[in-house]
Amino acid sequence: MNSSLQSADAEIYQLIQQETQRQSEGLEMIPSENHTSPAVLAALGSRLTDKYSEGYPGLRYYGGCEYVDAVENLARERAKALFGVTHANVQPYSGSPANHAIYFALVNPGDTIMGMHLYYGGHMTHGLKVNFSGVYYRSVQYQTGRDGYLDYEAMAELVKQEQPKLIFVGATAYPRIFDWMKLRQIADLCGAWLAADISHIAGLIVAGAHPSPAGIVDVMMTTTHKTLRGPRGALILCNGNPSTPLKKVERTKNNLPTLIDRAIIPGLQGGPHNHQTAAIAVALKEAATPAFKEYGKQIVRNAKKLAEELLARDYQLVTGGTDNHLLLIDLTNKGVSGQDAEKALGRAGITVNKNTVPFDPRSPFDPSGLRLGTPALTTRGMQEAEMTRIAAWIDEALRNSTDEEKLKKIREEIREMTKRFPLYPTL
Ligand code: DSN
Repeated sequence: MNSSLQSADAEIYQLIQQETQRQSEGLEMIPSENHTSPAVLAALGSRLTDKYSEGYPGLRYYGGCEYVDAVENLARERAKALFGVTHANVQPYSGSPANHAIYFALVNPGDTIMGMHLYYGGHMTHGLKVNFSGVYYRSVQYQTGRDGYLDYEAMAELVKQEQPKLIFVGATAYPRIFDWMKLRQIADLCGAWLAADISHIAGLIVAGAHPSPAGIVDVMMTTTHKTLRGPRGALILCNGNPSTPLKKVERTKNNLPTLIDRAIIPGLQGGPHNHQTAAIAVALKEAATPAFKEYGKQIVRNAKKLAEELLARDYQLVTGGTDNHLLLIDLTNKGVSGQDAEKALGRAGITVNKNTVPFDPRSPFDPSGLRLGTPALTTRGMQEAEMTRIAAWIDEALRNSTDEEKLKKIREEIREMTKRFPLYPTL
């Protein structure tokens, strides 16, 4: 840690040290979290944060942009190559603004949009009634069946009935593969735009551990800080041809690059966060390596091993297992609520989050489920053997969720084990 921060602001320095230690001595199992590389952190903490550069490379409203132009161009080229598209916007501040921009680009206020309900594994920005996407648009929500799998047939019926203009697909708590071709056919039932929010699975897609929607959906977006292992930020990816500046464009597939770029600025955002763009570029370079492909595959192997171990201990997993980086446990048969489980595991040094399960009879503030994932643990180099130990610790902690001594003992054991696994091992 930079010693100038230590002398300039000892309080913030201390808090950063404490957070680093917390991450280091515990097990981060929130499936949307990860540990970034020192190179990503270096770019994020650079002088690029000082620079204003509203606009796009070569077309800025400010002088002095020659280097940030080059940074943004590198990020764009790397994103296009990695995801197999012809256009990438690397400026969204994060996932929610990126999704906001997609709505802004493709539909008008009051139009019908569809997305998976948050309580069934979707995201707030996919049409939740209290989110902008459910307030400014007429939102219709689809969901999973009783088995926890996305119910494609019911979704198709809903699409025929409601005729949405835009369908969002993607999830924050869905442990299975998306069938992009089937989703394309469903969107085509009413000529809707199809947007894939691949935020959770982008790293798996890059690694070949989940099918890619590239070339099937109209627009893809992803945050950059989840399985992709970059800084906080987002990308919007599509195909088409950019139009000349200031020319008015219709909402056609060919015009997607222009529609998306104009939705980001001037539609929604101001100056891009150039330090963030540089860190995204670094992460995309890392993600293009064979080591990252192996990382993505190991995330899934670890999640499957964890699922197997928990199933052997009579834990009920939504859909009965996982194909990706996360598991959703329905704790009903264990006599502990999601909230109490999250707290007990937290005291034992395992960070997870409570989550609703499909058809949850409980409140989202204290739901029946727990969501946990393996991306951050896998970054640290943990493999199947560690998953077996972790499943045993989870079980022990949940069976003794009010026994402070037992939880403390688990915490000590975890602290000991993590000494062999630095947050980001440099090979
Ligand atoms: N907050 C993210 C997650 O945890 O999945 C979604 O935006």
